Amino acid sequence: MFKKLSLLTGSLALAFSAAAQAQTKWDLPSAYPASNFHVENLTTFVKDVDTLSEGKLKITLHNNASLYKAPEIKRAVQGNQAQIGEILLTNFANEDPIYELDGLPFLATGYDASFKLYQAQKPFLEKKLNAHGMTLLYAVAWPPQGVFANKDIKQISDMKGLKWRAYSPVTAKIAELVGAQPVTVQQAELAQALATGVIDSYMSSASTGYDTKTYEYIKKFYDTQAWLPKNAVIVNKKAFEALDPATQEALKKAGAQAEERGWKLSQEKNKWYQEELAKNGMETIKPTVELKEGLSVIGKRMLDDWLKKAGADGQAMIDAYKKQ
Ligand code: PCA
Repeated sequence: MFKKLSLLTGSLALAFSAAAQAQTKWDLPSAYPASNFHVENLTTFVKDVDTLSEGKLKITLHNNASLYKAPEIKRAVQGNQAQIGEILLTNFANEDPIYELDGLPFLATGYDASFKLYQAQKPFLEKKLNAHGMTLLYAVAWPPQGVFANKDIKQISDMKGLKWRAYSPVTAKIAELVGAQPVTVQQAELAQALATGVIDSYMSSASTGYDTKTYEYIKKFYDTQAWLPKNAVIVNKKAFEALDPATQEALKKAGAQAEERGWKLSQEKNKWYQEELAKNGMETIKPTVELKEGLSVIGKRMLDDWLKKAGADGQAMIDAYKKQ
């Protein structure tokens, strides 16, 4: 009896150690806080991967730039310090024009147009990431971008002299073109930049206004709906290839589900974020025709510059977008 029991314990221990060996652990850095819909979506994604892979792939989510700062995440995934990570594509506009496309003002406004732009951009994005040892798992749009400022803004000349927080090369360029002073600050440091008066305005979504409690400092949101930048979840190729085929499939499936859920969540929660801003004393203002026109002229100019930089691939993406 005693012997039987110890034999049983022995085989159990063996089974456990086999399971432990078969289990892979990945780190997933994100630059946004728990209240953010991208992070809510990632939280569900991580659980789905666990279930679909039958516990073989365990992903630890590190939110709010706690593991890497926003601009460092792509390199961390490329170097396999993090096996999977979430990046804001337009953050990397200076590396390659492909990353800039969904950050351009008034090229694609609204969720439908933005999803079409994504379809046109996707094959090129996949190719570019692949060439650098990464793969694209999924991408989800932020809500439409508007202007947070206390000043009355009726036309772009009213933006002159603003201390403007930029989150990407494109948002810094917009500041230059309207005569504002750009300071690059990532979302994780935005609340502090507002509190210390380093900045007094910025362009982003209601979602970021809510996450950073911008309403404590800024009382107006000009709802220009200028563009919808995307976050992408990318994976180190070698780490992916090291998974067994069933786990690879589980990851891809969870990614596809996260993409679908994320686009819906972005849209649904945008309404909620705007209500929360209003509850906290922020006024949402419809932009004047002059302001919209001024920003579209800037958008047109930036698209022309982009097409020059992006060459034949760029033209192919714009053509594919317009054909849909
Ligand atoms: N929020 C992010 C990027 C786009 C957005 O809506 C930010 O402001 O950093």
